[in-house]
Parts: sequence; structure tokens; C-alpha cells
Amino acid sequence: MPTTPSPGWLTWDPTPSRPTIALPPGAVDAHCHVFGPGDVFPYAPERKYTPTDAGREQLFALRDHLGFDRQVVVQATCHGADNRAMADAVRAASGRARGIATVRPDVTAAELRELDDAGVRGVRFAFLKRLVDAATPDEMAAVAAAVAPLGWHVVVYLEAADLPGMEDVLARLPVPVVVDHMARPDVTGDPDGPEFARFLRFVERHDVWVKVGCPERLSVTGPPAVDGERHAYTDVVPFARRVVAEHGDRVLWGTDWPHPNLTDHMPDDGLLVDHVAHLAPDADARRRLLVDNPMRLYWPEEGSS
Ligand code: 0GY
Repeated sequence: MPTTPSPGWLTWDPTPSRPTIALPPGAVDAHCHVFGPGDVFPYAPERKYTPTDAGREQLFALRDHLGFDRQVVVQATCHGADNRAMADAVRAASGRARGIATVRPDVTAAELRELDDAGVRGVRFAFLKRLVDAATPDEMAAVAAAVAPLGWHVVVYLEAADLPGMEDVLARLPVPVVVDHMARPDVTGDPDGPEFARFLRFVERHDVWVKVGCPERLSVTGPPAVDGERHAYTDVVPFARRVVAEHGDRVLWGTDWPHPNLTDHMPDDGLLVDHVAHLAPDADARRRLLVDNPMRLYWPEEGSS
């Protein structure tokens, strides 16, 4: 059955520009999603939003258009714990994608093995009330224990204000932790201030990786006001740049295509890729962010540094 996107929801840009920076060979888009299509892979009944369909062929076309080699397809909350759309995309990518699933504590070992065979390497927990009724710490710990033998990790999506209450829980998980979107700092604040310092200390002390993308979600200044100006979302740059400078071996970057839940503007994906040059200004930092780090986490069998 065709689905109708949530009111006010903007649809992904079908004609993004091409980046002007050259991506290093083997670059990985480490955070993107597939949505449906809803008539093939229905959205979860418990979802808090209904997206515009964005299927695997469109995801692969974006990869090729932007110049990425590989992708990490992250289960979006609108599909709940039904991982079929994500797993189908990962399988269809023939080794050029890995997946992050959402599972419940009652998931069986056989189900996890099947996801692993498809190319899944982690599980995600979102804690934003507008997206989900969040798992409890005990539920997350149970899932982490179940996936640890597979060598998977846990991806968490939370907001800066939630971090103090979550730090101990996350630190105790028996697997690496990847934090989405730098835990959504308030970018009107100070990148050298206490809130972001606390986040960086947490990253420093534990086996924590950080996704430094999604400026369009965090920015207050927004996209460029002037046509042709490709330096966008400048208020996010000092935050992401600091994480890249201090934790260059544990940072990841992704487009976040097809950009769910945006209502004020839809980013140009080519411009988002150009944004990377401001976070990781030299070629070495950029290669670690886009190639070495995601390869180490998602394709360790290929023996990247
Ligand atoms: C993102 C961000 C969002 C949504 C989801 O799974 C999701 O629904 O992650 C958001 O609305 O901030 O990373 O895609």
C-alpha cells in the first residue's frame, strides 16, 4: 500500500550537486538509511514518523554520484526492529555495504546469525523521544551481550543533555560504542566549553567512536545564504573539527541520506561532502575519517590500518 509521508516532511533531493573535493579512493559513507519502499518493506506500526520512500537503488545511485565506494546502512526508527529493508540493501550491495540493525532483547541467536550473514555489524539504540520509545539500560545491555560474540558494536543516538545519565551504562557495555552526530551538541554553545568537554572526556576514556556528520541537523546558521557558496553549516565546524583533531582514529562520517525528519531545508548531498574538507582539512585526516576508520570497524577482515 502506498504510504503518505508525515506532514511537513521534506523529501530528499533527487539531483544533488557533485562534490568539488576529491574523495580518497575507497571512501565509506558510514551513515545512511533506506526507507522501504513501503509497499515492499512496510514501515513499523509503532513508528513516530512516516518517511518518503528511499529504496536501495536510489541509495546506490547516490553512492556512485558522490564518489563513495561503500556505505553503512543504518536501520531507521521508522522500520522499528524489522530489518528487512536494510538487510536487503546490504545484501544487494555485494560486499560494498554493511548494516546496523535494531533488535529487541528477545532476538534469537539464529536471527543474529542471519543478520551477520547479510552484512550487519552492529545494533542501534535511539533515545530521542520524538523517534522512539527508548530501550531501557537493561535491554540495551542484554542486546550488547548477545551481539558481543559476533564482534558487533552498539550505535547510540542521543542528545548532549542525556549523556551524563548514560555514560556509565554505555561504558559498561562489552562492545565498542559509536555515537551518532556527536551526541547532538548545542552548536550555539562553546566547542571548548564544559558540555562538549564532558563528551570528549567520555570519548577519550572509553572505546567510543564518533560520527561527525549531520551538520544540517545541528546547525543554526544553516546552509549557505548565497548561491554558489559551498562552505555551509559553519557553526558546526568547530565542534566536528575538534573531535577529528583529538580522536582522528575513531571518527566516522556519513551523509545521513535521505535525511529523515527535516522540515526547514533539505541539504544538497554534494555540499555535505564538501563540508568534510572543513572538518578534516588535510589529506591524512580525511583518509582516516573516510577510509581507514570505517574499514577497520566494518571490514576488518580486509586488514586496513
Ligand atoms: C538520523 C537522524 C534522525 C532519524 C533517525 O532512525 C531515525 O529515524 O535516525 C533524526 O530524526 O534526527 O540519523 O537519521
